[in-house]
Amino acid sequence: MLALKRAVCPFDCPDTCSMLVADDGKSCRGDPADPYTRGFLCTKGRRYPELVFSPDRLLTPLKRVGPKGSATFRPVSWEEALAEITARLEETLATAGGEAILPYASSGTLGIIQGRAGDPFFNALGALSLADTICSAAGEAGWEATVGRRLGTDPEAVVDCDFILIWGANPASTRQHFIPLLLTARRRGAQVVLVDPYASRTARLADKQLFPRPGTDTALALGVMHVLWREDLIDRDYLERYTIGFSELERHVLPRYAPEKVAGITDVPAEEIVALARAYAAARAPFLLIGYGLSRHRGAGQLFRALACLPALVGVYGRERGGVLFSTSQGFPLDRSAVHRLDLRPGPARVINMLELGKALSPAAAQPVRMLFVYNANPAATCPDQNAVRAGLSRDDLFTVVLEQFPTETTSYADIVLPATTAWEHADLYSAYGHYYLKWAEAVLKPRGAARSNQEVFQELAARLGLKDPVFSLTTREWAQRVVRRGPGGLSDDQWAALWRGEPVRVLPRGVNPFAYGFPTPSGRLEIYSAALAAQGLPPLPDYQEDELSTAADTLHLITAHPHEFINSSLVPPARARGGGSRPVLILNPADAAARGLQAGDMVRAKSAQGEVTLPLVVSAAIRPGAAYIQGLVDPTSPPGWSVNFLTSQRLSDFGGGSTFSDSRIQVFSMP
Ligand SMILES: Nc1nc2c(c(=O)[nH]1)N[C@H]1C(S)=C(S)[C@@H](COP(=O)(O)OP(=O)(O)OC[C@H]3O[C@@H](n4cnc5c(=O)[nH]c(N)nc54)[C@H](O)[C@@H]3O)O[C@H]1N2
Ligand SMILES: Nc1nc2c(c(=O)[nH]1)N[C@H]1C(S)=C(S)[C@@H](COP(=O)(O)OP(=O)(O)OC[C@H]3O[C@@H](n4cnc5c(=O)[nH]c(N)nc54)[C@H](O)[C@@H]3O)O[C@H]1N2
Ligand code: SF4
Ligand SMILES: [Mo]
Repeated sequence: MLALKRAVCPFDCPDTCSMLVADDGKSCRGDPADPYTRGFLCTKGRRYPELVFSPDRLLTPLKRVGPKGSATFRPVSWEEALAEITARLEETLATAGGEAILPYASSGTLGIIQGRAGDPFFNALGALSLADTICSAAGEAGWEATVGRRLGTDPEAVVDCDFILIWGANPASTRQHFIPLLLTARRRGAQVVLVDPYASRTARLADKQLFPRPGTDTALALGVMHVLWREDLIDRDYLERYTIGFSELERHVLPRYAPEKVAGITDVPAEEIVALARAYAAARAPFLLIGYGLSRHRGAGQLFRALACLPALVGVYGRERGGVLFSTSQGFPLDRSAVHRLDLRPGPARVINMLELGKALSPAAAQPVRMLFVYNANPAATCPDQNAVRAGLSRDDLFTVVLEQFPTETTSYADIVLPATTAWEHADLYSAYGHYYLKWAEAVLKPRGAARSNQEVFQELAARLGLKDPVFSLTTREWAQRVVRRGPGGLSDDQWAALWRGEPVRVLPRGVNPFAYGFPTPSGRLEIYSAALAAQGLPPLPDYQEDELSTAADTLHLITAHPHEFINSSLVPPARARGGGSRPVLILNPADAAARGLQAGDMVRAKSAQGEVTLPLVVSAAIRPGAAYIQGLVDPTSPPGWSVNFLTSQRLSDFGGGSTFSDSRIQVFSMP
């Protein structure tokens, strides 16, 4: 490599790695100056040049010429494309108002500016507001109701921990920089326990795994807490000083979760529950890693409340070593209102839960959406209930614009496709959800073809619609500088200078426990009892509720998990261009395959109440009986079309408006 430029991996991944990119963009490596990612990129980040220079990149605007869904387009100029979009926006605003316009942005890039560059524009138009729920809204709501904000123990602290409990996460695929830290702890003697109905890649690093029935983890967590309480292993002094509601929990909830009873719910043997509780309590420095995958269940709000309470019972939050990590995403000194600019709205927003895109686009909707603007997202692959989503996208009276880097399941349905820049072709600011480093990256390459950044596209549209707020003429750096807080509670002058030089800036000093002085809740304590939830008519104490769907006969509980080689559906198009990657397979336990007369290697039909897909069968004891497991959302070996989300539903979680991606019931048949 000749000259190297600093960049940041933009993928939706907790690690947000610092990269060094060759002048010509044809190669990259990890930046050794990044204290967390330490010069290592996973294969997905290392393949970024392949994405940038892929022959499949969209390099010019396109206009639809065939039926929706057929992906038939002719190239048009930016002028023609933007003039048509402007005319449609003006007409829709005049005839149906802003609430007929739905912007849909998700997690194509984690960059803070490009990721939500359309917010000021759509807010100024009074458009519908999209609730960002697809990833982990239930988990976030449960965590926030208990701990206050999404802060977690610094992952670097795991090296000093002696017991690592990984609950519903697969860091060996999804959080790879956690692994060397975990291995260091293990070399120093730490024991690693995994709780997952499937033996993922992470299982190879665990000393022990518990395989609960999917969706029963709240009962399991309460069972562990029951043992801690019954055996007097709890830290009453800590509970008294730093939490509220333990007395209610020990009166009304814990007595109902004896391990023998919990074993009946979870199918985890009572002695394993007792052993886990004792090992957790005996550890000097236990670390609990909570996965995002766990959030995709009906009862996930309560589950994250229970998991957030567990460490409090033994006082881990107050210890110098040990900890708990779900997310660090709210641990950054950022003023996100400067990104979203809700102040530009002409009135209150009507909110659409993005998981209910199918309902929102239905012609039967009370207030039908007439214009859909998608960027940073591939909802025709990643949203639940694809039959509903694609029926909506196929409506002839819906005008859809998709701003994208690649042809995707979603662009197939667009009226206008606009070519977007990659992260190396635009500047952006990056926080993270798996560590505490804030990063700024300048563009390192000129945009390929006619690609434009999200910010440029919305600035151009704002100008055409006569929107005058200064945000519509800021450079990316000027905008980012309005978002990062400086001075007390924000960055020091030295940190500020380092950030804009492109150096990773640590926003939580090393060794500092974010919970040492209490919790950012209304009471300042960890809220085992949540008055805020009670006020909403929700159970104020963490508790398990049997899912009414869970008992149906001959059905299997489907878990859909994230692919090792891809990020959701990102990176799939360039992989297709070079011949694919791993195709999603259905994994069934040998007992469940035998009961259905199915053989490994068969093509099978999986069917839910929402829809069906066909895919190859793998038979393996890695998945527990009664459950079915599919890793990967789309098929990289075939043209855009197949999505696991034909099987999933628009049903929402107990609270927080979260997904139920891992909470479907399916039947499985052999192909005729
Ligand atoms: N390689 C790669 N990395 C990624 C991503 C990717 O697509 N690919 N996506 C990124 C994104 S957007 C996210 S949100 C995170 C997700 O990161 P993770 O949460 O680590 O990943 P998932 O695969 O969604 O789920 C993790 C595990 O949860 C388990 N699980 C599902 N249901 C249950 C249950 O009821 N109980 C228990 N105990 N376990 C359960 C699954 O079997 C799976 O092994 O990863 C990020 N990183
Ligand atoms: N069944 C099931 N479904 C799931 C999940 C699951 O576990 N199971 N996981 C869910 C989760 S956790 C998540 S986070 C979502 C993710 O769902 P999405 O947010 O839809 O994520 P991706 O599939 O990665 O698609 C992102 C798209 O953005 C494009 N893109 C990237 N960068 C840019 C940019 O700078 N500008 C523009 N305009 N476009 C860009 C990429 O090319 C890509 O096509 O999927 C959810 N869907
Ligand atoms: S995908 Fe995640 S681990 Fe891989 S290079 Fe990007 S940020 Fe790093
Ligand atoms: Mo996610």
